[in-house]
Amino acid sequence: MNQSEHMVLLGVPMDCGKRRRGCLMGPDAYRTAGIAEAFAGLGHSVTDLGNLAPRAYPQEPAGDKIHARNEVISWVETLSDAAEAAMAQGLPVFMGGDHALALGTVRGVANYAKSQGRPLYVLWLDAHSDFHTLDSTETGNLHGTPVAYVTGHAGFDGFPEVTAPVPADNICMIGLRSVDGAERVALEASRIRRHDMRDIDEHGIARPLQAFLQDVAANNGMLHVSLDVDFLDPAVAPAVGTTVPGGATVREAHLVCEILHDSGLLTSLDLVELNPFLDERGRTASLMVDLCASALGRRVFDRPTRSFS
Ligand code: 6HN
Ligand code: MN
Ligand code: MN
Ligand code: MN
Repeated sequence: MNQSEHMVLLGVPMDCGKRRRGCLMGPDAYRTAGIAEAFAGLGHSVTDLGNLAPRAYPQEPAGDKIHARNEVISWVETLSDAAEAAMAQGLPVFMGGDHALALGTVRGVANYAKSQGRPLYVLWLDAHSDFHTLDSTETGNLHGTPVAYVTGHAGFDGFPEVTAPVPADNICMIGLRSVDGAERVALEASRIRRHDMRDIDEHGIARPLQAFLQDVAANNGMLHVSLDVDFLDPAVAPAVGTTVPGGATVREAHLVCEILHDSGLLTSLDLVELNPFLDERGRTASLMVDLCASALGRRVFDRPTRSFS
């Protein structure tokens, strides 16, 4: 199966979801690593919409525990509208930027899915669960909060209302190995599917993914994938500020992307947390682009078509 897609690239130089800087260079690193050429080489058409920018926002209140709250809120509004519009054009790839961008992209994609009368599913590939609320966050860094926001948790005062919350049942996290205490309590009380690295070590990465994709297909869902660089082991992907040892191998990550392609279910993609300032000769950016290529059909040999419904 090799369906041809219209790929819509959006640069999101968002760097305010945490304190360590550098993710603003992410979009240009993906371009330099040849993301558009990789998609085109697979037979897809590509439009690069350039970089987005937040609208004007009020000055941050002094002493706020939440870092860059107003700037993030402004980005969420911009991103949500851009994501919803891009969904109508093709398959958007949000080139971050830090993971706070997912507050906006997932909100917008969820609004679009709702307008189509289809459920949205979210695959979260990350070392972290990013399930803090503004109350529970210890660091005040909003890149640790998108999953709580898009599932409609309370405590996001001042943020745009989540008009199409993603049901916990529709979320699957793979790669977890750094979950804070409050996140763990909240996750255990939720129906979010969660697979830590031990799960993957014991059972492999394909099985939980395939089970999730079966559900997406059975319900005619749309599928948003949020790929955090730190899903990967830092030995192969050093360009991220929140490295956690013991991550996915190059082959595990490719297998996830290859299975995603086979499923034909992917409808939007975040690439987040790449910090080119921390990279080694562009290797992390290049690996991320290679993974994108796998997700959009690059392969060595064809496989018999596999049905996910
Ligand atoms: N990410 N749990 C930590 C925090 O600051 O709340 C780390 C968050 C990491 C965020 O993976 O995008
Ligand atoms: Mn993350
Ligand atoms: Mn992470
Ligand atoms: Mn934390």
